[in-house]
Amino acid sequence: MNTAGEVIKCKAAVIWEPKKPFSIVEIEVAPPKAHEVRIKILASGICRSDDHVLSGEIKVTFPVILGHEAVGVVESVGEGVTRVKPGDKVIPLFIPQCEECRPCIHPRGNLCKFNGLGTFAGLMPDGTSRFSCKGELVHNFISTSTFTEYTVVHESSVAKIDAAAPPEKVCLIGCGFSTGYGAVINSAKVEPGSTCAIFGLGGVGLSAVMGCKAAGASRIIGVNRSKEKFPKAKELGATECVSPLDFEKPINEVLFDMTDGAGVDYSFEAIGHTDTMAAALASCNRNYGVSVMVGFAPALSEIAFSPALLFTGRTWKGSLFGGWKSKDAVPKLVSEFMQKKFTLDPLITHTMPFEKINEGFELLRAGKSIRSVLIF
Ligand code: CND
Ligand code: ZN
Repeated sequence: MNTAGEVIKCKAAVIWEPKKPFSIVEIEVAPPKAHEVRIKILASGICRSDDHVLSGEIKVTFPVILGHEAVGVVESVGEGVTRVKPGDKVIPLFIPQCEECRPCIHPRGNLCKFNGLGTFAGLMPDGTSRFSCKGELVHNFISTSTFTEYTVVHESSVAKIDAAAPPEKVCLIGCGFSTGYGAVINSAKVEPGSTCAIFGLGGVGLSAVMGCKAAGASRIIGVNRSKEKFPKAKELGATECVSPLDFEKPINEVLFDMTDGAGVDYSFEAIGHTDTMAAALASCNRNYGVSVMVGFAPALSEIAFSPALLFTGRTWKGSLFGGWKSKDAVPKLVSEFMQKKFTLDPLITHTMPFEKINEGFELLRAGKSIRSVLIF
């Protein structure tokens, strides 16, 4: 059935207020306007960032449709869209790439000015929404919204991928894998022989472990509170794993002890807590150590730290979507996956029908899953 130009009625998981479960309801999805693309979602992973909205740590405007790690098929396109056409397999991009703004043009930039991360306004670039439920406007989430059978994104927020790529796997390239792996390869530029520590061994942290291994790091130390993630971290390349709960002294001192007083060359925080961000910084070498903040800290949180931590030469930086220029990198990462240059299977612990979305989030909160993938 050709639905181009029509309003589509479909199922979506809507959040009406924080700390409440998803309700699967019928929504209306308006046709794409100029330079927009309507996508039928095939598979969507569950990332901790979505849960940060539910917990109230990321502040957005409600009601909202979350989800930002997905694969879909283009259903129709608005006027002027040239890069994708109906039937193309695509990954929505939570950081767009308009190719014209300063960060898009800058060789080291990737935070396109059309990103929705600063304001979380949840609207299309023209200030309106394509989603509604019983006449009420429903917001989008960071230019994507993938916990719905159909979504609409701006053409700068979509990348065409290999038609043969398995949606239930390569959806992780839309966030978790690319974020962790790229933090190591692009943002830190880890060299062979380095010693690295990764704080947080969820989907993002384990992808950073994979990045460290690919970069030739000789020691890869996983730091996670619960030990359940240690076997998987070791399978993916961690040489040692430690839990802060096993020590009386702060974990940064433990890491200094483990490295003969040198500290690690590179540390990565993939949890989203200010105390672990500060601990990750303090864990790296006083002089040439580099610490990369990957986790999302709660809205309005602040970190107090001694200037001496940086004065001696350390570098502290953040990394969004692994520093990749999204539209350029995503198709290439999918091709590399298809060429078996890396695997995603160990990160996917659960797949389930979209309707079981609340169960998927329960597994994440209980620390039982790495990535759950919802199938539509
Ligand atoms: P997930 O919850 O799966 O992993 C976090 C891990 O940290 C779990 O294994 C926990 O057991 C562990 N943990 C929790 N508290 C502590 C602690 N105090 N000390 C040690 N370990 C602890 O999350 P995820 O991997 O999906 O995401 C990780 C973070 O990355 C999260 O904050 C998410 O919002 C963020 C993120 C950032 C970006 C980006 O572009 N920078 C993109 N996606 C997600
Ligand atoms: Zn994410």
